[in-house]
Amino acid sequence: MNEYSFIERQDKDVYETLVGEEQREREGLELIPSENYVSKAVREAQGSIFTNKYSEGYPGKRYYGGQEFTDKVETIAIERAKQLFGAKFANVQPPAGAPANIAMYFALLEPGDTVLGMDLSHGGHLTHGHPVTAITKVFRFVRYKMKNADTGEIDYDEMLRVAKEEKPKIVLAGYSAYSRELDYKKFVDIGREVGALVVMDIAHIAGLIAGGAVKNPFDYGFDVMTSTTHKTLRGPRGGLILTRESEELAKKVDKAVFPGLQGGPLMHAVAAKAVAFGEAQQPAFKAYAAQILKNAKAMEAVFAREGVRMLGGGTDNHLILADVFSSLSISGKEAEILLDRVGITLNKNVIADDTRSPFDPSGIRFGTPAITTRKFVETDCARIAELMIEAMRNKEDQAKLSAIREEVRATALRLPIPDAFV
Ligand code: DSN
Repeated sequence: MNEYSFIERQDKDVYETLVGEEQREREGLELIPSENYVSKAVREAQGSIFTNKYSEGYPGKRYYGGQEFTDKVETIAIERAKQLFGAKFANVQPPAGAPANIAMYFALLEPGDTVLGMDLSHGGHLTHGHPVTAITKVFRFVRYKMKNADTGEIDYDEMLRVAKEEKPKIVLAGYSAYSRELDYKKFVDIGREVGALVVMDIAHIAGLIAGGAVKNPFDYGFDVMTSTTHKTLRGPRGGLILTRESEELAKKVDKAVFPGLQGGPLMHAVAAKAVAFGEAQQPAFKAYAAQILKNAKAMEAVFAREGVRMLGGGTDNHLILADVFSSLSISGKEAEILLDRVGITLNKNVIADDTRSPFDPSGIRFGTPAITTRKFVETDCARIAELMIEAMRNKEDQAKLSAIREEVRATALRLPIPDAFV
């Protein structure tokens, strides 16, 4: 039966958008490093009957009756999240990464307190203190940067100097466009030296941590981690806050999420998180996480061979940030539009100290979580990298671009999006 048969009968307008998106995902390649394809099981839970239920509060402490099954499903999600990340406490209710970060700030800070986070143009995230966000009206944000954009090394000496001067209450690690592994011990040492809590936003690499492909910041003493659940972790769109050890901090987190910032949690999303966390506990997920890294390395090798500048000099994780403007004479925006036309979706991105505007920056950001879900291996990824560069080098050559589009479509059809991973 057609998956959308009820919508098809009831609402042709919406039905057509679903069919269109399904075809776009099936025939194109998703290289946006913050996106992925979830299993049908996760989608069933996300579209489930739990959407009918109000469940303000937490398991065993709700404000409404009828919570027998919501309590069970939220407890399953919490226990699985704790096991996956080695946390004593987990809050699975935030609906996305930004609300998880906002809740974390309200839990751990007083208005006016300072956070030391990574500069946006050096790979950080809007919610780590960009002036356009509302949280900067409540908290103060100061920044650290890379020492050298071509190695990706963070300037830890400068970070310590700023920390001593600004006395942050939180030293914040985490990024959305940074491709190297951080020195977690240095973060913790700096935080302890100035009496700050040490927090990481692991949204991008949560699946890599859960799958054991990269280090777990909790092993170095980080106090709290925030995350999304829909990137490398391959779950539904959602947020997550993990507390390593301190019950006092975990209670503050719970209070900040509810009643601090939200009412009824999205219990259908919580159920879908539980399913995704169950998938991430399977041995196959370890292999998936390891393959994401191998595939990124295969793309890195092609970009290096072709002389395209990569920020950080390459990658230790799932993503690559390439300076296409200086290397291939094409802007990030132009590259995004061009590659979309050949069926490769990625995003334009600022590079460190970009001289161009964020709306048409010098870089593109791409990664391997979604194509690895499609079972791409190193040779497939190397070929995609070659096609990307060929398209950018031949942006006016319509015949060449059509041939690339056909090869992309054929590759996508040869490696379809799986329905299940366990
Ligand atoms: N939008 C996410 C990303 O693409 O990295 C971060 O919020």
